[in-house]
Amino acid sequence: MSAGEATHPPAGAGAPSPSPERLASEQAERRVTLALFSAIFVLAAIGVTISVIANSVMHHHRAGMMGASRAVASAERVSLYLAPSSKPGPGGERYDAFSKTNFTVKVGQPVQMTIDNRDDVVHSITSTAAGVSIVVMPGTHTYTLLVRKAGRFKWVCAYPCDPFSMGHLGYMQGYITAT
Ligand SMILES: [Cu+2]
Repeated sequence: MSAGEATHPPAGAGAPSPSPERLASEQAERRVTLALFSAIFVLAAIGVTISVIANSVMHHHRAGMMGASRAVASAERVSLYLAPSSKPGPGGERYDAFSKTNFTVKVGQPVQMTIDNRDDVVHSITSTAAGVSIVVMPGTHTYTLLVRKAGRFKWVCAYPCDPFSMGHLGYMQGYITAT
């Protein structure tokens, strides 16, 4: 605007009727004004477009993250522990055992298994037929139990430990049923 005004003659200095110079300067001012409004309009349109795109990107991003967290939340979970001399045998003596030895899973659907191994040695949940080999380290860790075919599969602890427990269901043996 100031560029247009700069070409204006000082107020009161012009002749009573508009001179050709003054008309030309007013035309120039209108052109500048029009150009400025056009520029503002284009910038505003770009701004709206960017904000619409940003909004839709954010929405997709949020929806994706929510979808992912829903998937994690809906995953099956099981918690158990393994402790030495924790389960009585037929003679009243206590033997090493998992607190849970029978598991039911859906074929192809992973189960998050959190096992607190209170022993100071490694044990395992091993079933060659089921394709399962979970090495249970001392401490609390989360493992994935995944069976890819239907069936009832016996598992054993593959690491030499309590001899009674290694040979008995409910101690260091159990079943995984996949449906
Ligand atoms: Cu064992």
